[in-house]
Amino acid sequence: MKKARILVTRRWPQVVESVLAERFDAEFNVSDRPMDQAALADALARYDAVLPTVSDRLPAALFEQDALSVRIIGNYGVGYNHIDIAAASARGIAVTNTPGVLTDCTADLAMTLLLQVARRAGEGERELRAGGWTGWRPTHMIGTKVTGKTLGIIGFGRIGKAMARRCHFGFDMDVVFHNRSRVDPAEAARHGARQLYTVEEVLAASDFVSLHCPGGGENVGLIDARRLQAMKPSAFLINTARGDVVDEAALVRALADGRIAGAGLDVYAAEPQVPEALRQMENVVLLPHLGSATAETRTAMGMKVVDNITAFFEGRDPPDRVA
Ligand code: 8YV
Repeated sequence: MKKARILVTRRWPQVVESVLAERFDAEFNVSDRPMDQAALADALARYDAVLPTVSDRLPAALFEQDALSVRIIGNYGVGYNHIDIAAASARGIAVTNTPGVLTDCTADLAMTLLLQVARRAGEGERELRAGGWTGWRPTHMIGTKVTGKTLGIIGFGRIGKAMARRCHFGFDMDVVFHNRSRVDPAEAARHGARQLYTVEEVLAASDFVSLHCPGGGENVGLIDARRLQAMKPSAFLINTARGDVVDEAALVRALADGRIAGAGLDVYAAEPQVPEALRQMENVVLLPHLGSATAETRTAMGMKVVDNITAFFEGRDPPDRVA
């Protein structure tokens, strides 16, 4: 049987690329640079499957061209707000993602940001590396205690729950959350958390707010100036979800005015651009979208895509179909 023609838009872990090359007529974007809209449009018209990442934008316009050959888009990642799912579905194109395998590592990274920003770890390391450490003193680089504080989670999916468990069972924190749908209180308690009705209630109660909802759609600008104002002035915002969930300009203003204490960010509205103002702030920890960046997780994500497109081309329903 003729092998399906697939395009992989970035370099993936070698072990996964080998499996793809064996099973499919696979082409890899060897330059490993983000593909522009013209190249992606061309790919949708030439391959049976395109395997994009968060660095590839697939808006409706790309699915509106006449001659589409693509039958499945196997997204390398759990978030898929960079793909216009409705437009893909309208053309009968399947879309899959990689849920489950990056839960722990993304929650670990949210925890890293939380600890780092509270304990001023980035700031301390910068000072030491720059040769500015003059020795121990009782008032040097005083941070915020994490243990026993209140964590507010926005979005109680897999990653939100994993974050709740880390904070409640590991750091004795009181964990509250907002979720669009009601979560059974017993299920919430299993993860060491309890649900509050509104986003505002969560923001007002929390010493740390960690975002774990999807990006795009109605979540764009969810954390805006008004909601930043609802946070305690001593509270920190952690974002490992999507940059567009936060109004970045409003966040810069809130930080500059001391309306919140700091932020730990792994995602940005227009990656890889990061507002210069944020880069200048000592009370902000900035990471370059590393949520899932471990060898184990990146390989597992790739193998999930392999499973999804293999199922599809064998005529079975892909296990992680989102459209
Ligand atoms: C991925 C992520 O690395 O899976 C996601 O949604 O945000 C990241 O952890 C990225 O999306 C790869 O495409």
